[in-house]
Amino acid sequence: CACQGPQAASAASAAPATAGPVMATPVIPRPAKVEPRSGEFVLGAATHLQVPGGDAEVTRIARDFATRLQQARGLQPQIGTAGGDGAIRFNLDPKASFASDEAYTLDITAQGATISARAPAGLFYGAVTLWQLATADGGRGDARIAAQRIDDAPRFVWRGLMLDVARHFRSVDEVKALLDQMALHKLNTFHWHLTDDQGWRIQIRQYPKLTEVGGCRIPAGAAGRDEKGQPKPYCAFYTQDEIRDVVQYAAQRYITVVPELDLPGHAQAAIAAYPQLGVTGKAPPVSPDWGVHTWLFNVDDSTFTFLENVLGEMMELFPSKYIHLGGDEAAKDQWQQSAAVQAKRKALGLKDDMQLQSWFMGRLGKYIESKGRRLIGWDEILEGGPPADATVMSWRGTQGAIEATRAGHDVVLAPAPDLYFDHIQSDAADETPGRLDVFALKSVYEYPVIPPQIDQAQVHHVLGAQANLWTEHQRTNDRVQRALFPRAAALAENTWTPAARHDWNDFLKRMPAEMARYRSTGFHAADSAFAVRF
Ligand code: TNX
Repeated sequence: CACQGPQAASAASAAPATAGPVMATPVIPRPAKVEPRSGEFVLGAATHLQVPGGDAEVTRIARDFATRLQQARGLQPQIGTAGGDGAIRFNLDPKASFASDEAYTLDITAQGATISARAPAGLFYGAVTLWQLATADGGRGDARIAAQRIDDAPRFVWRGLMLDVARHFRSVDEVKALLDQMALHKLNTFHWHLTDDQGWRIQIRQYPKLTEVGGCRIPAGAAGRDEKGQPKPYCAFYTQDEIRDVVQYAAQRYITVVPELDLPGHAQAAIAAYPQLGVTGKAPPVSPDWGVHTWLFNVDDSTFTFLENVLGEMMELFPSKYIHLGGDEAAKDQWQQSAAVQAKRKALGLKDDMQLQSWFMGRLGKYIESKGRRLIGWDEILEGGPPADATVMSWRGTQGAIEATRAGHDVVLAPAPDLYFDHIQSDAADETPGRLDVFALKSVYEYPVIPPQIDQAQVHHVLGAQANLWTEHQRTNDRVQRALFPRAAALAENTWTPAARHDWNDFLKRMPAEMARYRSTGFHAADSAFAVRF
């Protein structure tokens, strides 16, 4: 085969860094700074995990590390406040000088290892790094780790994945497994696309029909019929207890869950449940098929009351600073055809329906700001003038990011097609189905998160990047996992590691250990990622 891949690349090694050249540190994302030392640390059955002071959160981090180590190598380290020689110390020092709460140092000598950070998130990431070093050889029992000092901190604050659970639903356990993998990649933002034309997936206590009616569709074609040819509904949603459980699970892994309520378009499931929210008063079905649909929320006060009530319940569930209000693909036909909507637009002194959408988003933006939150939306929110203080998620390429930063807005890069993981990653025969342009691991690794057109003075507005997984084609969890991984590893290194430390060939050398880790944690990453000519 003319391909390069885990088979072709030399296996990453945890062998001691003695005199000779340093082995690639088998960690993904690559740490910002690694200083080799002589000797090696043996992490074995007798190794203690020391949490000086016994802080509860740090103890939880140590326990999490112990559990992972147990799963990977069968080691069961004891946790306590005392350490001694050969211990792994979890050193939380709020006064220490670190670049951010996510930064850490990991100091490994023959006598033991110390993870230091000013905040628990940093300790957690330091422990993830140590776990990767301890699992690089894929073996069981004692782990031999080269002595070294790692100083690490992220390149961007927003390192994310978006999962669309409206088109195809994923269970709480499946979402948690994804959050686990995200944490092991130091990805910290999970954007949860919860509402769309094809399904409303979050319980709202005041409006039960959103999930009873809006959570069910009869899919078009064979998928919507049982063996007897009878309609076979596709129904699913998360209860509020389940949402709280996921949000807490994520928080324990230092992941923020950013919920999305998509509006004013992608509203067909909501309008199917409550037709009075729409412009026409008619009730559509929850959409049975894909594509851009025309159902829009109305602009009258009762619709805003509904949306604010929904957002109120969502903000109780999601502590995230950002609330995603969508804004994408809102074809304006229904607004144009409604005399009442046009009368309202004129009364507001708005020139066109773009400005009306901007007013619509702005009004809800003010509402969530009154609760101390911030609006983030797809780059269509730039049309008609973006609401002040809105953060823009640039999906139609990078133009949105360029314009938004010029206007002083923060941005997150989530550009189609480059970071749209619903596109396939190879044209191998066993490739997971998806949209048909190939976006391979390497192009994700090399994607320029800071578009060159952004002025140096505005670069601070780039919060980071995320990959989006729309799930029209990803019916099963297996497909979701393979579409996301290993490309998410490339995204993680792109968004965590300083640009000067990006090195594709070095990354490729670290991938065999990463692929082995996916296998050992029961996660399905696509081997087909390597069946391309890089
Ligand atoms: C556009 S990207 C959408 C989604 C679709 C996706 C793929 C974006 C903000 N909106 O609703 O799932 O294309 O078909």
